[in-house]
Amino acid sequence: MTSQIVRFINNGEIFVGVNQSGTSSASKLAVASLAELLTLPLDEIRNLVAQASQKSELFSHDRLLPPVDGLTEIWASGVTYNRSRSAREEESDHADVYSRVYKAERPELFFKSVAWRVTGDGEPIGVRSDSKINAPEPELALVCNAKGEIVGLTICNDVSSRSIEGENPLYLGQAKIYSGSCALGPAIIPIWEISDIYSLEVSVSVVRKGEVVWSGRTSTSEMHRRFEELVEYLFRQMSFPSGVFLSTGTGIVPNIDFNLSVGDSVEVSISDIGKLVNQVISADHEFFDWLTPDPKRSAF
Ligand code: DO4
Ligand code: MG
Repeated sequence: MTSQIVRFINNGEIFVGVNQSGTSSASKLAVASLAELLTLPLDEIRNLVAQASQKSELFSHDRLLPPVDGLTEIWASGVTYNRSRSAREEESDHADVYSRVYKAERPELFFKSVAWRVTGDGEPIGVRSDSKINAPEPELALVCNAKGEIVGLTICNDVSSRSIEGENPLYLGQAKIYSGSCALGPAIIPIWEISDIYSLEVSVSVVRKGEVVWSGRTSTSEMHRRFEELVEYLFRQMSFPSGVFLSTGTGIVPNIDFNLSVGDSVEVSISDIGKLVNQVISADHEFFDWLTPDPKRSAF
C-alpha cells in the first residue's frame, strides 16, 4: 500500500496527514500545514511521513481537500510533449512560437494559481463563458520543497481555453488563469515511493450524459524534457519558501472540434499516483466564491 500525503477535515478542523491508499482514515503529520512541510528538506519530510505512518491513532475523513495550502504557488510548463506542440500549432495563428519553444533550451514556464483558488478531487472545474474551445489538460505535477527538491507527485488538470490562447499567445494569462482552471489531487505521493517517474501512464476521459465523449492516454516516457530541468529553470531567479507545485505539461490534447462543456465530468488517472475527478461548471464568479479563504478551509 502506498502512503499518500493528504489534507483532510476532521471534526471541522483541517489537518495534514498520511493516508494509506484505499482507506478513509489518516494519521496526523507533525506540521500545521502542507506549506510548513514544504519548508523542510527531503530527508526530514521522509522522517516525518515515516513517524506519522507508525502512529496507531487514525482520524476518519469524509473527503480529501486539495493537497496545497498557505503561500505555496502552482506553476506549469507547456509544450513538453510533441502532441502539445502539434496541437498548439493547429490552434494558433502564431504557430512558430510553439515549435521554437519545443526545441529551445529554455522551457515554457507560467504561473498557474495561488493555493486558495485550487479545487480538489470531487470539486468543480470551470470553463469561461467567453471561450469557444476549452480543454482539460491532464498533467503530472511535481511537488517541490523550498530547496527545489522533488519530494512528491500529484495530478494537475491545467484546464485551459484553446481559443483565447490560439487568438494570440499574449493572451496566455487569460487562457490559463481563471476560476476553476486548476484542479490538483487527490493526494501527494512521496517521491521515494515511485520507482520510475519516466514510466507513468497518464489517461483522461470526459463523460457527458453518461457517455465517454473523449479519452486519451500517454506516458511520461514521451516527455521531451527532464523534470529536474524544469525545476532548475523555475528556481533560477526566484525562491519558493513554502515550496511550489510544477505541473509538467500535457501529452494528451483532443481534436480541435472538441469543447469541454458545463455538465461534463473529467477523470484524470496516473499510474501509482491516483485518479482526479472533477465536474465542469461555469467559471462565472458566483460559482467559485466559496473558495475565498476562510479560516476553516485554508491555513493562512
Ligand atoms: O502555451 C501553451 C501551454 C501549453 C500547456 O499548458 C501544455 O503543454 O500543457
Ligand atoms: Mg498544460
